[in-house]
Amino acid sequence: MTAGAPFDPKIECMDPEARRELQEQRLRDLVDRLLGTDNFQGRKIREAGVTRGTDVTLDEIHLLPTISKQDLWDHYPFGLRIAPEEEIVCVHGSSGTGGRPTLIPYTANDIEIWAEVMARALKGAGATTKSTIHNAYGYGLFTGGLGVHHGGLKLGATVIPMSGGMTERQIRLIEDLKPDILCCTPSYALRLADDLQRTSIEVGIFGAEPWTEEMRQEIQQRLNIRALDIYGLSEVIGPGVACESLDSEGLLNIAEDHFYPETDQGELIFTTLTKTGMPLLRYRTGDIASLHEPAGQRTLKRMSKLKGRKDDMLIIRGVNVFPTEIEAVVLEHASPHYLIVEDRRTTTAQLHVVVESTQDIKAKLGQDLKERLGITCQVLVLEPGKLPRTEVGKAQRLARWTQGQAPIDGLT
Ligand code: DLL
Repeated sequence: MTAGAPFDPKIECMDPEARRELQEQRLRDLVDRLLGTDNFQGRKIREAGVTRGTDVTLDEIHLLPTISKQDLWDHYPFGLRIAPEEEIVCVHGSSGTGGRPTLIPYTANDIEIWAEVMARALKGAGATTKSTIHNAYGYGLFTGGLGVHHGGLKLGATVIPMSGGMTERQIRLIEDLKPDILCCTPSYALRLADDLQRTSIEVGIFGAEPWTEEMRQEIQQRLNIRALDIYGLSEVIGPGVACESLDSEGLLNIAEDHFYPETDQGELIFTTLTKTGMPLLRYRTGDIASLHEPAGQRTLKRMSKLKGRKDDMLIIRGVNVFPTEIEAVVLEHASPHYLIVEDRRTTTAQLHVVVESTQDIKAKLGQDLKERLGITCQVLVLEPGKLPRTEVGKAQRLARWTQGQAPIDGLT
């Protein structure tokens, strides 16, 4: 069997025409299900003139209304649920930007879909029934831990449910249990690399936060593994919406039989074709990426690594800057522990880039940043170990400074 083979070849390698028919049928069924409620989404599509599922086609999906995070907040906690309460088996979500939680109710059907797409992700990364998966994504409301867990069980591998934090204990178990697969955030993989030498780990499945190709190289070298990207969001299902496989050439295979993708000015939009708890029609993710045609054994559309988030884009003196562009330059000079500070204490915004190095890289890094971004950044070089590390949850790489004390000592 080829490494990174499909988990479900019938679906993952399906004839694209046949898949499109399946998607359209599922879309129509979803529209009927939404119209069958007096829920916000049902009302919106009725207002758009849709009276039944057969009124809509995939070709014209872009004419249907979209739904956003704001709508989820407006109907917090479960106003967008369409399944009866007794069919809900669990709730996940994220604390989200701005501290407002988003909660997603799942039915048993939704958990089954999630397990399946995660089993595809794991198998595509080379995991087998003999694999041991060290799962250091957080268990809880956050979807990372339990998403990998469900997928690992579905695949029939052995899951070590470590969750995040307690790094010493993680290192110990990696040495003792010899996992071949590591699942965690890319920043935590680097934290582990600080204390791990050669290990049994062959492949890492990293996501939940932005990371660049440069970061991938760094992780691959330091841990001597293949590092694959996995993407997802709780609103849509959790991890497993799209994931790289060993052979997907740096692009992420989208589970498009369940999550129909579109882009609008670079922003990813997903329709959950099969979910029953809280399905979403044309959910605006805020994430920026591009869609690509299939290649290789799978016939699924693919997406690029995330380029950033719509709300992450910094506008500094009229220039648009994505934090991932800064990361790419930083990694050419310094370690991946860095902090970007958006300084808005005065009307002329400034960017500070704080890095760790033992060398005098200030001038060269400043010059390269200027070349790549087109703006001057203030560079602060600290001794290694001075920037805070993230042990649990997502790395915080961007701080806003509007008044008072600097977010990190040494900035002026
Ligand atoms: O982060 C789900 C997940 C868990 C994905 C584990 C991958 C691995 P949320 O907490 O709802 O869900 O956050 C979703 O995180 O809209 C993106 O902005 C960001 N994100 C997720 N995966 C990636 C990735 C999970 N591979 C939000 N690269 C999404 C960059 C990512 N950003």
